[in-house]
Parts: sequence; structure tokens; C-alpha cells
Amino acid sequence: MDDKYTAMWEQLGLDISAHDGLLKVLGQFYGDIYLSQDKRLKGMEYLDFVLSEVHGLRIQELQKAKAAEKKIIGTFCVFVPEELVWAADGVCVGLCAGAEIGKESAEKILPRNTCALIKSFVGFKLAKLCPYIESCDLVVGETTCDGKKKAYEIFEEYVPMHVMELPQMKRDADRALFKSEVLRFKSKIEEITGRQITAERLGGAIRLINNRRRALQRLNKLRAGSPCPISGRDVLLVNQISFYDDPARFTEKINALCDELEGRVKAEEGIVENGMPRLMMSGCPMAVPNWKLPYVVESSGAVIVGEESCIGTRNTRDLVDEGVKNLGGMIDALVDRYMRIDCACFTPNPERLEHIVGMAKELQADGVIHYALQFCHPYTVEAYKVEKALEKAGIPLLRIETDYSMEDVEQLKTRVEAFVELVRQ
Ligand code: BJ8
Repeated sequence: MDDKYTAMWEQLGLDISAHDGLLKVLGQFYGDIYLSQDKRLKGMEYLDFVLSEVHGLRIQELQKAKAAEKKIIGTFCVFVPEELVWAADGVCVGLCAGAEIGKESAEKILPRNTCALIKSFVGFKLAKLCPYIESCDLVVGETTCDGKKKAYEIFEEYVPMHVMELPQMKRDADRALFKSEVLRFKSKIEEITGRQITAERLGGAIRLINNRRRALQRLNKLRAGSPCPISGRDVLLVNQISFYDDPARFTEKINALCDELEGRVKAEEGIVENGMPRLMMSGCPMAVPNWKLPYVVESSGAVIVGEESCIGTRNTRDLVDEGVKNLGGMIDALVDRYMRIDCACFTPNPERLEHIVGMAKELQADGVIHYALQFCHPYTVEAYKVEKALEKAGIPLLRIETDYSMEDVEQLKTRVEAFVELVRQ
């Protein structure tokens, strides 16, 4: 990214020299992990372009939206019903939190044994590195895990926040609580944007976001082919970019990518040789630019065929019912859809186990890698049940706990290679 954006970054209050350092590392990392791949689809050029402009063109678009009196709303969790933001003519961006940079600043106010994702979003803000956070008129937090909800109490000293209370169970009373929180969020969005959310606007927003989910579902179906027509790394990137690109443009581009993929599937053209072990990832979300483990896996003689994660199928599997025409019915349809999310923050959480086993079978995965961030209790503890459920289905599992540092790459590689050898046999 060139100097043409420096004035914009200065205006946003970024630390320019630290930010330059971040972009340099990101560019290098991206080149090694992404651009070095063979037989990449032509349609991935759009994703390369978006990523190369992640702090440039997209931020410029957000600034233009602000100038047109639109509000920018940042989120950290797929539980936040973004349809309400788009319905009020706002712009919703998923804040990434996938890099270690800013960790020292974060550790000044958070315990060191906090998950890397939380340290990352706090660190990005404190070290003045993220033009997305600086563009936000409101950041939405949620009471999912303890680490996040306590960190938000500190974070709100730095950014305007709205925290949604999310249930931990799925009984009728929990649904009622969630519905009241969705309505409170709707009022907040109406207040901040100064726009009333009508049935017509919400219906349009539901279709807009459903269409994005449909394109990602289509991609997931196509990538399941054998031989595998696209790398897991590339699909992860597509999912990551879905959180901050313009949804209509993104949907169009992903459908074009799927058209190209269809041709590849028909011609039985794969990116790896047939018979290479097929692995599925399951667990914590991998936010941009967290590509470490997928890279390790795909350079260890395996290919990734699915992600059971919030930056993966947990976010795209369910659609909002489009058959409802009145506002109250649409709110209920939103509540129903979001309550189907099977985050490990729920207890008990049998749906997730069913989804993992079902997905692994459907994808003909030879094994599953359970990925959890260190100190993430919901996912590290739930890994036990995931392992048991997969064992019953005869599918091997490798449990990985890691963070965003590069220190354990060699150790991860040794463990992943041994697992690949095991499933190959
Ligand atoms: S719906 S997975 S996006 S909460 S990794 S911060 S859980 S200690 S990210 Fe998540 Fe919403 Fe659930 Fe999805 Fe806490 Fe774990 Fe850290 Fe986590």
C-alpha cells in the first residue's frame, strides 16, 4: 500500500511508523502463505486485491460512507445480528483481531494468560494500529466468554460501546432474553443512525446477508469435491474477507469464483493430487491475519476441506427465514436464526458435536484438527467432548492449542505431520 493513504491514517490517529511496520509484515506473510500457491483460481485475484487494500481502499470507502452520514458499526462476534445495521443504512464491519502486534500494550492492562484474540483487539486499539476501530461510531460487544466480557469493561474507556447480553443456554427463557437484547440493539442502532428500521428495510437487509451466506454455502459445497479444487487457506481468506467487504460486491465476486470452481470440478482438476489426506478444522475463529495453522497443515501433505468455526460454516450454515413480511415476524426470524449458533459458550452444547461429526462425514474428512486458542476455556474444555464424539464415529482428532506467535511453528509442524501420517494409514 502506498503513501497515498498516509494523510487518511494520520487523520484517524494511527501510529504511522508502527502501522507501516504492520503492513510490511502482513505483506511478507501474505506473499509467503498465499501468493506462493500453485494452480490458484483466477477469481482469487479479487481477494488478493481486497487484502492488499485492507487498510487503504476499504477504509476510504468507510470514510466516504461516514461523509454521507452513514454510521460504521464494528463487531467481534457472529452473534450480533448485522442485518439490523444494514437495515438502518449503516455499515457493519467485523473487527479482525488475528495478529500479535500490539500484544505488549494489551498486556499492560490485561493478564498475560488471556486468549490471543482478546489481547489482539485491545492491543490494536492501544497501539493505534487499526483504521477499522478508529472508523467506528460504535463497537458492539457481547457477553459470550468471560475474557471478552470483562475486557469490554476496559475497552469502553477507549471506544463507544454497546454490549449485548447473550444467553448461555437455549431454553425458552433464554430465547426471550436474546429477543429482548435484539430489540434493545435495534433501538440503539436506530438512535445512533437516526433511521427507523422498517419491515421493508429489514427485509432487504435479510436478503442481502442471506445472499452472502448462500454464496459461501455454494463455495463450501464446491470445495468439498474430490480432487479438492481449492486450498483451505484460500477458503479461509474468503471467509475472513466476508466480514469487512461490501456484502453485495463480495457476493457477486464469490459467485463468480464459484462459477470458475464449477468448471474445475467438472474437469476433475484438483489443486493437490488425488488421495491426499483431507482434514477438517474445528474450533475457535481464525481472524485475519491468523493463517499459521492452515499453512502448517497444507504444507504437511494434507488439504483442508472445511472449517467448523465462526469464520467458516458456523457463520454461514443457517439463513434467516425470508418468508415473513411484517417487522415483528422478521425480528423473530432473526432471533431463531441466531439462536441456532453453536458457540462453545453455550452449555450444554450437543448441537456442535452433531454438526462436527455430520460435517466431517459429509466432507469425507480423514481427520479433524481441533484448534483452540490458549486460555480459551469454552473451546479447550469442549475439545474433550468433540474428541469423544468423533472417536465414536471412527474419525481421528488432533487437538492443537496455540496463539498468534510464530514460536511454536516447528513443534506444530511435527505434530501435524505425525497426524497426517496416521490418517494416511
Ligand atoms: S460465537 S466463537 S465469535 S464468541 S477464543 S474470545 S471464546 S477465549 S471468539 Fe467467538 Fe462469538 Fe463464540 Fe463465535 Fe473467548 Fe475463546 Fe478467546 Fe473467543
